[in-house]
Amino acid sequence: TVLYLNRSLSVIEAKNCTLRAKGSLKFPKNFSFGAATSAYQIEGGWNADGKGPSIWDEYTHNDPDRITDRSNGDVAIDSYHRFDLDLKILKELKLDHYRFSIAWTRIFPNGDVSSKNQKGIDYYNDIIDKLLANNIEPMVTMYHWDLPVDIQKLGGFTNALIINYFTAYAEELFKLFGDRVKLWITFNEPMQICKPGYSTAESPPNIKSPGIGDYLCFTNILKAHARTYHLYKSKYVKEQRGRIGITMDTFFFISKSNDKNDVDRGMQFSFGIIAHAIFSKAGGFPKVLVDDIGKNSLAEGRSVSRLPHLDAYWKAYIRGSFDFLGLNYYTSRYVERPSKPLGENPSMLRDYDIEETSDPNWLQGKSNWLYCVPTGFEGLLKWIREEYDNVEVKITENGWSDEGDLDDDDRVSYYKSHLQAVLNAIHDGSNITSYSAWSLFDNFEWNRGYTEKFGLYAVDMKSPKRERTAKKSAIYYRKIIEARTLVDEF
Ligand code: GBH
Repeated sequence: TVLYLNRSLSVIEAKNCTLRAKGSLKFPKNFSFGAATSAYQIEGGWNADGKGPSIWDEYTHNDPDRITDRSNGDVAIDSYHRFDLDLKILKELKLDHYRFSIAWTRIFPNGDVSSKNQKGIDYYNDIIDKLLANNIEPMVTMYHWDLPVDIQKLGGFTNALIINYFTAYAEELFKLFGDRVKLWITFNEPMQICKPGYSTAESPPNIKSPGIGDYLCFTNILKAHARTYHLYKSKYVKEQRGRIGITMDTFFFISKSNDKNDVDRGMQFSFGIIAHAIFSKAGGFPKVLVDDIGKNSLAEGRSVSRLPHLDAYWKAYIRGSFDFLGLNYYTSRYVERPSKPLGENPSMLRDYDIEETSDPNWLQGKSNWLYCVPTGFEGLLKWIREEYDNVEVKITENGWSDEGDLDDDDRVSYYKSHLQAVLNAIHDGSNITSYSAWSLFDNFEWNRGYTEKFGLYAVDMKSPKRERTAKKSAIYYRKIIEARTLVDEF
């Protein structure tokens, strides 16, 4: 339902969440506006119609105390049974595209092709067909953190077998949906797969292997991504004519002492660890990582680096394996070199050797890590433009958390200032072709359960029907999409 229908509204800008325009407020002609979700966060139907268990099903069931409100995604906002409601909303927002993810465990319940499940396939066929019938382009993420439990039993992303299993899953998606899906994203946020999953044990599979498991995970993701890319290019693109990329998240970094080296170090360790191998001219892991992790490894008495070696074959194979760069940006930090070593030994944090801090003047969201820093977004887009030869960027997530009020003025300010950052970067020459708001709905916010709301739409979690209601930010976003301009009145 749309509230506000007969009211005219205006942007009430929050202090410290604004950005000055550098040029025109108009978005480029073919710029695509969308909104994003992910399977585990919205679908529910956790064991419906033959779906297999993922590491998030297992974790929330076995360890409910680790979720702030002891909730899980068993029912979530029930999109598995209510896509027709979602479709209405996608239409009413006038979105150009919808970014959603496919649950591996619906297609292959145990992760392997032998377990193929037609009902899970039907669910996504229905979504894709209905989107296309309404002129909404599907943008599909293949993997948004819900690994089949049986694959984790073999070590998940620390076992190189994942390269074969992921590629087989991806190939099935090309075969099933590639006639209609033209925008593919292999992985959502390798950093958030590898760090909480295999380094700090904050999220499933909760492996604590700092400075070792994390680097194995990054390496295997890079290889699985590149395999999938090359498979698509050699076997499918000629007929299907789609495009394929990977989505990475990062904070941007600001140096109080204006030291560009600190900013670069922050960026290479947080973003370059994946992006450099794929998007840079040189390929491979960033030099600063190879050097420093190698040096630390030697000092620990090892003969080889904890950072796996990418040989000439893999370097060349991974480099250039993209049609676009998917970027999730939320917030920024100050960076400086610490006065004493950080983290345990060994660990990614110890290797990183950067202290991140925030600014008490930044407007803060409900999430303890989230501040409104639109200048950081503009700075990040510039850094990417310069570092990766003005690669085509698709913003695949950007958004704000709060308590869930329908009059979400801070979220309106956040979207306004961050879309301004996009316009400023385009003005300065960035090749940005699309923007997805995170998120279409309030949903299961991982370890925070349903306590932090990122949605343009609220969801009534007490009602079995899970009714959705437009917030002020939804109306604002719709107005921007209609006008193709950053507006103040709507
Ligand atoms: C996105 O990740 C996810 O893709 C999406 O599923 C999620 O709902 C959305 O963010 C909102 O969280 O607590 O200081 O250790 C964004 C990357 C990763 C940023 C975890 C915040 C926590 C940092 N996020 N990180 S901290």
